[in-house]
Amino acid sequence: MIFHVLTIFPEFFRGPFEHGVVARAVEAGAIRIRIHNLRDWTFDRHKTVDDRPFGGGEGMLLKPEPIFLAAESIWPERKPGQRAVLLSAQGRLFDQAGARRLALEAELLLICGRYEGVDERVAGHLADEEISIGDYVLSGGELAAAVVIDAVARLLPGVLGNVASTVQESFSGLEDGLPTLDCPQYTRPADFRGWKVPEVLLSGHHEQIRLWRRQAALDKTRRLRPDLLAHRDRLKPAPQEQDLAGKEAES
Ligand code: 4FV
Repeated sequence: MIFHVLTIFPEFFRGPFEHGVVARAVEAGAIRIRIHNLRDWTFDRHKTVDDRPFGGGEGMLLKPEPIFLAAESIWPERKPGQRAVLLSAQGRLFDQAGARRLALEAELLLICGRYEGVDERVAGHLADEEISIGDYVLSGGELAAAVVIDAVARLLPGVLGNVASTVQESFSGLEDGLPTLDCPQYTRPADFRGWKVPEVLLSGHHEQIRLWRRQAALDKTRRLRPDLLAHRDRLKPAPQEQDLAGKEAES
């Protein structure tokens, strides 16, 4: 996968990709990260990338021309598997399913907003989709682009040592595909300041461990992210009906 990033702060990306999984993926050639400076597609003395919003209002917006020219220079003619993503606070909320979907592409162009935002014609006529990493306002799309690159890269073949670890993790879904938080995890010492690791995890009894982890994942999800379970709970027949169903089954 090739990640193209379009930004007015190319140096911003010096740090995040020089460590850990993403850095190793780049070294291994499993991914390429190409940072493009938006100002390279401006032709006035001040390399202007922004302008005032029509209709008045605070702040400045990124102009459409440099962004369109940059995209058309990076991808002279669009090919399948090339997906342009605008990172913005108005975007669809990014999640693990979104990361899995983007991981199927060959190339991503991540367009980073700055100032008050980006001329709407970018979202309307250039970007294939608009993504937000969360319901809060950032000073720029660069951090969001870095989040998307990290979340997508680690799903790609040859990036994580053992793909298995992406199978059993938060939002990877229990057997019934239900996205839950990952179960609580523990490592040595088994007794830390009197706080003991749950006995079952020391039992070596794999089936009991699997059941404990499933229940613990559900409990933690219900406590911290009931929204993730809302869908399932809506599907489940109401308790009294269940009992009924149960009774019928028993009888
Ligand atoms: C954002 C987000 C975000 C909005 C104005 C940058 C800022 C400025 N991007 N997820 N939340 N972007 O707040 O992706 O252009």
